[in-house]
Amino acid sequence: MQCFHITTIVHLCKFIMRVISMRKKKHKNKAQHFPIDQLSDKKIILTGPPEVGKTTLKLTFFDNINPVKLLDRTNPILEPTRGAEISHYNMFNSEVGIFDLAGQENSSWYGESAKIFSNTDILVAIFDIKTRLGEITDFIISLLEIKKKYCSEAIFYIIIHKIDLISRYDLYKKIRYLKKFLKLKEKDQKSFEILTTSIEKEYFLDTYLKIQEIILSAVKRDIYYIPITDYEDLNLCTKIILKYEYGVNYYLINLHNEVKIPESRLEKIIELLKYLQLIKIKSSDIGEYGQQFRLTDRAYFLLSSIKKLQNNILDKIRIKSSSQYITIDTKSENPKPSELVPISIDSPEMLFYIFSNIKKKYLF
Ligand SMILES: Nc1nc2c(ncn2[C@@H]2O[C@H](COP(=O)(O)OP(=O)(O)O)[C@@H](O)[C@H]2O)c(=O)[nH]1
Ligand SMILES: [Mg+2]
Repeated sequence: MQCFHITTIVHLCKFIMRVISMRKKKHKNKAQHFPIDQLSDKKIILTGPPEVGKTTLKLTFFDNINPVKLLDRTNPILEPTRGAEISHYNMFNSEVGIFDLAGQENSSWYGESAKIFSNTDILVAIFDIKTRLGEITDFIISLLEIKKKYCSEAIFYIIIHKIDLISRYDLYKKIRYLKKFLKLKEKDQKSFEILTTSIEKEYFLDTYLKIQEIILSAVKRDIYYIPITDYEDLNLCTKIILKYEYGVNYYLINLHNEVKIPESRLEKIIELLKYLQLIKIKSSDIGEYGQQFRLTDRAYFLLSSIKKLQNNILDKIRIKSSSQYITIDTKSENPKPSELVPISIDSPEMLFYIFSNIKKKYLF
């Protein structure tokens, strides 16, 4: 009897899981057939051979998925992309559609389905650093043909990904050859840009900043100043991830005691840190004050590079480092929210500002 119950429950669970996954799949297919050009202001296409890391880059930086999980070859969470997987995001005032084109279907994208490239604003060709140079150049030749025909005005980025897999010297040699080749092929050197990326820890921040560059070119924004209240919140986020140690659980109540800011503002900052996937909250059964938080793998990946970056900036402008302490240095007691402050393009605050302004749109 008990055995019967267990089997029934197992079947029931399997059935529910199947229904959920069917609903998810339905979701995806519907999104694929949606008339994207009527929906989004901007269209970004990710294209390249299979397995080079197109989907990984999208999931890491636009969907905030944990990079450690995406890199884990023993437990792959990625299935090969099929067709064109389209995701929609609100970025500042623009609606952006990102088309992740399955590499396995390149013969179709570069043949009978080439229309998918029409009205593209940003074209991103992604290659793995291990991709043969000949394959990269052949691919770029086909893509330049398509670009001329369907989206001649598009901004063109070439990403050489997984640079963690080779030495810096080999990377330098490969990029030099590639640049030489492109110089022969395209007289106008300004018509493309080569970016080298990896989601491994030591390259993570640098890659984040390069993706930020693509986003800013998509939304056509130059951001030099942001509201002071935003800056202070983002600066506090930076200080929090620099202050606490990775792998340790901390009580939220201690954070509250240390930051000495009103509870409502701290709540906003915690929401921001959670949204950016920089902290994880562990709930407790002894109420709100027993709640703990810890830094995520993403925060850990960013930590060391942010420290380096901050040291550089701080050296330059000769400001005494305050990153050890969680203090807020406001110029005036009560800054007006409309007051604007300058923000450096490669500061963590800028990064958090840009990426907290990307919201995934669920269409159905
Ligand atoms: N070493 C390394 N592997 C990566 C990196 N990014 C992605 N990968 C791996 O590359 C494989 C293919 O990634 P995927 O995003 O599915 O490639 P796609 O077919 O181009 O979409 C996965 O096993 C990822 O873990 C990276 O920066 N470094
Ligand atoms: Mg893919």
